[in-house]
Amino acid sequence: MAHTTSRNKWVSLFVLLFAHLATTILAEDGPVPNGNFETAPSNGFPSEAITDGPIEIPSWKLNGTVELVSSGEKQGGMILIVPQGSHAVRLGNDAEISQEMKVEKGSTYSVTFSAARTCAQLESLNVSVPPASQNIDLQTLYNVQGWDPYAMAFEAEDDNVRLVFRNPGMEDDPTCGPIIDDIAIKKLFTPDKPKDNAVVNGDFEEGPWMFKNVTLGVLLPTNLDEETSSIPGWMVESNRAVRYIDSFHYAVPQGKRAVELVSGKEGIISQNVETTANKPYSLTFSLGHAGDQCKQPLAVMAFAGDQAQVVHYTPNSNSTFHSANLNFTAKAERSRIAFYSVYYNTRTDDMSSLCGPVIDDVRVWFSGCKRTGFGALGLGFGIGFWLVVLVLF
Ligand SMILES: [Ca+2]
Repeated sequence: MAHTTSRNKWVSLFVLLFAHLATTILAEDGPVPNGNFETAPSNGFPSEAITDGPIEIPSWKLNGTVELVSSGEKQGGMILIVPQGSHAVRLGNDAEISQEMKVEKGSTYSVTFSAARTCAQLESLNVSVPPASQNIDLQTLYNVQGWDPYAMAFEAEDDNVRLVFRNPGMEDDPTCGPIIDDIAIKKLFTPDKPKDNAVVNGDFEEGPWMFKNVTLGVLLPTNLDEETSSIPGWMVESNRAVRYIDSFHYAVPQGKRAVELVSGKEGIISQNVETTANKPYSLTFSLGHAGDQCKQPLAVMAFAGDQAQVVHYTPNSNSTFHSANLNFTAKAERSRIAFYSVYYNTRTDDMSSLCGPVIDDVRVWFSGCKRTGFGALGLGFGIGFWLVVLVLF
């Protein structure tokens, strides 16, 4: 027994050493140091501390009225929301927390974090990695639990950057202000464009960090810059967010990730794909149900070039999705494809969490050359090969 204990000690020491090296060398994909605010300050968590000392949060630099809140803590008769674990941080008027991190200059990163609003006011949160900065609107409640994970992307302009969360609000009640938790970072890469598909990241497999134990997906707010997007290649060109979902908690048509259009006509996802003018193309995609008790009917408005079409999701007992297509003739070197949900759907179990149709496996291909012809040719080769095999053996 003693032997095992001493070995465990060495293992923990090594784990600690490597964790330390990892954080000082380069930000790794995953939670940032004390990104869940569960590391106790030297004088203990405020809820357990006897004296009211100045607040300190390990790994973070604070400015203004920053509080560590504990789950179960009440304020004005309302229980404060702590997204995960026992602790989270709340930012008062104009308050901020920040952390320095080492990244790779020129690379694009996505920051995932959970946020909740505390008062029913116009709350927002500013997330920045100077000079990149984005205001995240927390006004819309996307789900009944009162908090949601969000993601924003930035391009590192230096090897050393500062990640800042600031409450830009100036509320009458200084104790109002967003609660933040579960902060993680992920270096993004842009997948190669497949030969027969003009859509980049059309299967949505590359995207922001997702916590395995978080069941709410990740909201992708407005992002008009296709160069720095949490889902490379795509833009969210609307006021409201779309939800990035994973196959651990949702029905996903293809692979492990997809997008659920949760904001009706106000949640638009788009991409400008490379085309050749005056050539015929076909847009195909999977349209599905996320398996999240979303009330049907579900339908998307699909755009491709100058074409637009409503596609209804047809429930089928064998599958959670089906494919759809839309033909168009390109008018230029770039053609816009876009999707939004035709309806404003909510879940049947709580009647208020937002949900909607799922899209995945988006392809745009040149339909002038007979694709089916190639398919038949391939099939012919296949049959020929097996005939040879049969004859030989
Ligand atoms: Ca996928």
